[in-house]
Amino acid sequence: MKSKLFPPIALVFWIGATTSILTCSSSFAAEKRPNVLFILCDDIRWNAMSCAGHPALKTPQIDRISKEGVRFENMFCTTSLCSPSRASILSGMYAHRHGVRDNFTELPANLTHWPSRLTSEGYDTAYMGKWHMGENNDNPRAGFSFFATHKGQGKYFDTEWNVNGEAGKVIPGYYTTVVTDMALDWLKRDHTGKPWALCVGHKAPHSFYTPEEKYAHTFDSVRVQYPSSAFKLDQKPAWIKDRLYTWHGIYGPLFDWRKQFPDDRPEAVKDFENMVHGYWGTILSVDDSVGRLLKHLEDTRQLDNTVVVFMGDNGLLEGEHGMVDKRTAHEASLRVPLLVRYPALGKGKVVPQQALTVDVAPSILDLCGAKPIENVQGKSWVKLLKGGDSSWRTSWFYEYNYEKQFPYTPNVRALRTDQWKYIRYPHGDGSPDRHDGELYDLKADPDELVNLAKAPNQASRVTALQKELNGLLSAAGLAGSADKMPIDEGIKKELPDQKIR
Ligand SMILES: [Ca+2]
Repeated sequence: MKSKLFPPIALVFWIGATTSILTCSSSFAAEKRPNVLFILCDDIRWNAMSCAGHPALKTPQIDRISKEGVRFENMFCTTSLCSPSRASILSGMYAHRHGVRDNFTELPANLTHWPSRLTSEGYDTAYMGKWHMGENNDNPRAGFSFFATHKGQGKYFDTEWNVNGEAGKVIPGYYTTVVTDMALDWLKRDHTGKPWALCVGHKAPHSFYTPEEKYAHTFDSVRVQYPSSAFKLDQKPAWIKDRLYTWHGIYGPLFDWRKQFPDDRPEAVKDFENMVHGYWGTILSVDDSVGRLLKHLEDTRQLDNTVVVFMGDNGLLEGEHGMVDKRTAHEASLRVPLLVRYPALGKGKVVPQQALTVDVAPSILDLCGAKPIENVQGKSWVKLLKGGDSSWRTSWFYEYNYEKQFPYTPNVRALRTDQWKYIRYPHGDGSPDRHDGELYDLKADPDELVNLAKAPNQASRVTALQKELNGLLSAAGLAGSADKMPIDEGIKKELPDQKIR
């Protein structure tokens, strides 16, 4: 009996399988445009997650995205400042091109960004959380079908929201939890058969760091020191020493974690430790949030058809070179995490190539089969991930413009190659540079301890890197005086205005 029955059953299975494969492949493009879950953390360091080797922070949910997806280990922002970088992530353009060059400028309403492109191509799109392009505007922005944000930075507790045009809504509770609840509510809506794209903009872990009560003491037993680079400033340009005692230096007020300042006594490192503990604590709540969102996608069988992106908007200095905050072209300020989970891109892969914030928009649109944005300066990494891309960049430039409101960082133009970093500090009016430059061999000196800019045996390298930097600036339309920036008025001790801290 068995030998008579076996062939017909096998044939039935084979025919069935073939039919379903044919059905899937013929309708794949039309039916299966992926959803997008885009999680943007504010000021998260590239290594502030256990999948990047952090010794104290345990982030199992964030790690899951990496384990089941792709982690970019050399991912950078092109301007290390909230608003310009957020605009770059959305538009695929540098700050000089999209026009958001400081923290007080609106994203131009007529600028196409990746969510607005997806909206126009039939996606249901939502943004909820910190937007922070236009300090005092919490109104819904163009290009989304649902939009919820607040003015400025928002608060860790009891933020006043504008939910889809309904302003003045104080939602009690911890920001990270509130924005996650809001995201889950929106995900559970009827998207009328459309693919969806949801952007969750976390406030965390931005200063002033206030963890949830349950995480307020998680790191009490972990000792934190100033990094060794904070004490190796002799070869560095003088402005870096000047910064030590300012709002953005390790001897300054540390976002209220130090009450008496400046304080350069060794024992005052305890204030720094408390600040770092607070910062880490806020990330544990983000990890919980990621877990809730992933679980929802899994429970509703949407996970494998969703491009899950987890990233930061800019890096953060945690004492490196005696600095806190960001803006400079040093590694901790430039580097951001980028994790992407989407089965077609691979599983457990670590990407060594240099990727940039401006690559995010072209990549997401590529994955969704949407029309690219014109004038983007980034490049989709989909080809790179799927089979390699021999034309991938080996160098790029960084730009930051001096801010009168935060006079602790000069104008910066820098070049980063796979091995070298060269940093210049233009005066702003075309006259010779305001400060000495910096040159680092990132392979031999990843912590940027030894500034080689004035080393006699590196003179020809400096010339070559300067030429390469000028070439990249020219290609971006920034040759000579076309590269507009304010006059660098120097590093100042004054504290920033209370309203914009
Ligand atoms: Ca930020």
